[in-house]
Amino acid sequence: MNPSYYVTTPIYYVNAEPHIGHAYTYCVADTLTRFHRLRGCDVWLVTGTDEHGEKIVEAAAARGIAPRAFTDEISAQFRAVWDEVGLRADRFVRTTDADHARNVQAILQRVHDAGWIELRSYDGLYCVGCERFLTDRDLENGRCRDHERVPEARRESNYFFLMSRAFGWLRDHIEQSPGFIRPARYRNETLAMLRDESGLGDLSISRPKSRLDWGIELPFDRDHVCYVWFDALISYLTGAGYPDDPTFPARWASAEHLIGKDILKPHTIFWPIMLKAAGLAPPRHISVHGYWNIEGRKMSKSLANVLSPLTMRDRYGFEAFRYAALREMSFGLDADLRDASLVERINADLANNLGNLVSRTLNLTERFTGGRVPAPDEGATGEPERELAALAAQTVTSVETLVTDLELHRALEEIFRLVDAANRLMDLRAPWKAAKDPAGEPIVRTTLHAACETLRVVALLLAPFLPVACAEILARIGLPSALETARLPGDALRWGAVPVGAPTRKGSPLFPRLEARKP
Ligand code: ME8
Repeated sequence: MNPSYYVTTPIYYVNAEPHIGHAYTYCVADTLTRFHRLRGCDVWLVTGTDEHGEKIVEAAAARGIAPRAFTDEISAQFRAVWDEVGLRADRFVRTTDADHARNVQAILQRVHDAGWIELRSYDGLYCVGCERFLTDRDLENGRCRDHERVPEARRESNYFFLMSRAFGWLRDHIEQSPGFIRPARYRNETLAMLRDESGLGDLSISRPKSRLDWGIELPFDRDHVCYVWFDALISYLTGAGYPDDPTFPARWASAEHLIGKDILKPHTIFWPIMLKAAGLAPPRHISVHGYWNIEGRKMSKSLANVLSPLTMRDRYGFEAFRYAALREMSFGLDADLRDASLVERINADLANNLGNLVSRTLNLTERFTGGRVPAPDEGATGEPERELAALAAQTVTSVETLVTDLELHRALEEIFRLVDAANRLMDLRAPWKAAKDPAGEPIVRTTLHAACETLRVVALLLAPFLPVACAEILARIGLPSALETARLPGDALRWGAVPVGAPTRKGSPLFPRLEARKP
């Protein structure tokens, strides 16, 4: 049986339209899925929408429609946008799906029966933006730090999940599993939260129906609905086919949750303890990225600078945008999205470096080797060709490690170093000059063979990041269905595997040059 790889994005709130922050996490998930599929894994990607809770009721009311109609509309909009930019999941979980509601109730019952839930009366300050009661440290000048709104004083009876009992267990688990929360800064942040428990405590997991009825009923008290985070996290089980799908155990054992840093606490503290209480293992990885700012400012509705994935598609081409976003953000750190930097990145790497290698290689094969991948000549193979082959092998190995460790920007940097090296070999051997002299024919063949071979290796390594363009590059060197059967790292390590004699095709530029915006 192939190893499993199960990856999730957060399920997004339907109170806002899809934006580039949501799209970034999805692009990372899609890239990892494609990478692991090429490595022979059975992959499963899940995304979805988070549809319950007060925040959604407020947003529906603002539009003057019922929550059900509102969530149907926005959830469909998320799906439509992902479809339009070519991001596809194996399961799209809506928290209003019937199988999900069943899972939430089953888990609640199980956790309740195991003695992890208690009814308490609660007096505190509630922030609807956060969908939780705040602690002192969440407040600044009487307002919620994240939402800048004044929380409401509330007193109500709530069911509490007795999370604090397992803080010691969680600390041990994190300490013993270095890759569980990554990068390390978020592991350290979680350990710091656990060291200073004053910001934590038990978790209120119910809302009285008298106040909020848009949610999943508690199976042991029908007058309450489930707290939106307790409901939402369980979508990761629903997405993996819990409880009955025979592939669930293997998927779950390989689970990787990709999230932004804003939702660290529910994922690294609530969720592992919820799973423990339900008798399930924690996910394998919780992988956390930073935040995108837009031209130096926080992305927010009030600044009217929220960027839609469709705007990115229209401006750069979605695949070029995806590349630039993955290349510009160091996974784990915040990054600034600037039009000028994206244009520069796309032009330098895609239009010039890669685009140039593709177009001159294929132009020259058309002119000088009869539109076919030429055979190399042993006598004309010198040190520079051997160095290129060695660099290719080294690149394959380091990309494998870097992607596994989520250093996507560095993996891309390495791949483009290889593209650069192939361009330099072309400049050095200048096959267009060698072709003027019949004695130069072996140089022409050898150089163009090395260039085609580099394109093959580069396309295999880059395919998880730039799937459409790489399929096209492979097709142009006579390997139209290579991605369906290719295996990494093996096929990329097989220097010389490009099919000699296969027809090559020039085609149009893969990535047109973009114009910078006028200031
Ligand atoms: O929190 N930069 O949903 P949400 C990068 N429903 N990524 C960003 C971003 C930015 N500026 N803004 C948002 C929720 N994101 C819950 C999740 S999961 C069980 C429930 C991305 O719609 C990033 O992945 O607010 C972040 O974690 C997520 O969107 C928050 O999406």
